[in-house]
Amino acid sequence: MDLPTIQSKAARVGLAYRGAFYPDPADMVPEMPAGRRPSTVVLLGFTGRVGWCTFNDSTEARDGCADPLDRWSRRVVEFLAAEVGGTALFPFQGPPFLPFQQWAQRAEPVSASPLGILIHPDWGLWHSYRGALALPDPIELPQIEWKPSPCGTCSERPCLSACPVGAFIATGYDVSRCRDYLAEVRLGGCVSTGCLSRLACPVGRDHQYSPDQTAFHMRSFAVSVGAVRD
Ligand code: B12
Ligand code: SF4
Ligand code: SF4
Repeated sequence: MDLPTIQSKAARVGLAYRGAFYPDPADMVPEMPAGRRPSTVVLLGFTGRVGWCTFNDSTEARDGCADPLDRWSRRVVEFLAAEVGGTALFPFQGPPFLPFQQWAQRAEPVSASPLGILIHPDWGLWHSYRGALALPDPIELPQIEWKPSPCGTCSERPCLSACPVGAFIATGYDVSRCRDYLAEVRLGGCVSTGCLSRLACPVGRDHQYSPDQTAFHMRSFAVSVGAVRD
């Protein structure tokens, strides 16, 4: 199956094409059934608000059970994998987690931001990965248009100063400082506004998440780090 067909099948289930690459052993892509090595990996996810409504209208988003977005991702990416004759891989599979951020940097012009998450020249910090398709055969891929990281020319770095508790320290992201603050403000503070550091970035502002999308992600993040209870 060719890439345009995979892209249109993915779009139909609400997933954006997030680039693709030919893996080598350093990429640590799991083997396919029968010990076969995948030849192509296609990444899928959300860019800005694209796809959010499809998830939000799904059964998983409304059934009140845990991990709705991961369960939705599993269902739609496994469906696609069966259609294209590949294997589904997930960013939430683990630990150990699959190196999706490393793969993303092989697949499209994203680079590490000072916050740890990847920045895209157009989408800014407003994008994520929901799964990948490992394919047994090499398919034709377009030339990647590499672009420099927007962080390289951002001298003010407002993302670093916007955090109310200075969670971005010299050694990286101090998760416990962020978690303690979120636990203290409970459903207020960043849990209701969104991460102030992420919001301070000037790149891709038009693609910032919608209020319900922000609320969903911040709440699940606060639950995952133990700042609030589900
Ligand atoms: C564990 C994890 C976390 C942990 C710890 C992160 C850490 N300190 O390493 C916690 C819970 C803190 C976390 C937080 C968040 N995460 Co997180 N996280 C992951 C997860 C599941 C595994 C990362 C990992 O260990 N990979 C294994 C190593 C071997 O893979 P790697 O690609 O080589 O490693 C890269 C990362 O570790 C990265 N990295 C290094 N330091 C940090 C720090 C942070 C905060 C992050 C996010 C990444 C990061 O750099 C490495 C080289 O590229 C990934 C999904 C995935 N499978 O990648 C999501 C992932 C990285 N997270 C993501 C997001 C969006 C977030 C949050 C914004 C919350 C949210 N869901 O909205 C916050 C960030 C908070 C903030 N204020 O900025 C996205 C990032 C998308 C992007 N644009 O890059 C991912 C890819 C999930 C997804 N489905 O898209 N996360
Ligand atoms: S504010 Fe500047 S340094 Fe921070 S993520 Fe955005 S572009 Fe990069
Ligand atoms: S969520 Fe709030 S406290 Fe946590 S890193 Fe972002 S700005 Fe800082």
